[in-house]
Amino acid sequence: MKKILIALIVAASSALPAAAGDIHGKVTCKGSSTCADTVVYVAAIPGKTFPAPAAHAKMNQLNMKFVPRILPVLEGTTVDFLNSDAVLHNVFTPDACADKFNLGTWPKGETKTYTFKKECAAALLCKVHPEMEAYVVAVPTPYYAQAKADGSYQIADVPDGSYTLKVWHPRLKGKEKPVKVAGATEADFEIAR
Ligand SMILES: [Cu+2]
Repeated sequence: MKKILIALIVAASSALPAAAGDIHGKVTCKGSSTCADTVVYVAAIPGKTFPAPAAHAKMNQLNMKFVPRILPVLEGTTVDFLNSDAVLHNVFTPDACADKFNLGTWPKGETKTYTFKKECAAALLCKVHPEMEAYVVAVPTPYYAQAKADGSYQIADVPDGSYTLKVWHPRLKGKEKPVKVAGATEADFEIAR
């Protein structure tokens, strides 16, 4: 009888969709007028790996700027670097976690690609225009969000469980934080130089 009951409970619970909730909160950025460069992400989901997305992410070079300035992606994502300017840029990164790639120069309307194979906050620079700067932030899970200027952020549909939540900013640093997701969960950060 007990065995039948357990079997019934297991069958019933596996038929239910896994519970999930959002992680939201506010990042306080000390020493910066905006928090818009901040990325918050779940460091790992135990026992789960995430296949590289088929869709490419896009980093444009437009009017002598990288657009967007911050591009968070899942590890394994290929980024298309489009040149929309009539001038030649020369995109490179000094960061070893992105192989210190140097994409060279290419004409307007064309694209070069790079695949971010591992966790990496890669600075993008241009050898021709030193004022150009952007970041591709490759993270290990699809549960990430870029904060708004006021520091608020929201990561949707995180499976229930206990995780480490990390915060990244190009100049400010903050401590990672344990979170227990059970429905909607709040986590605030303070980051500073
Ligand atoms: Cu340039």
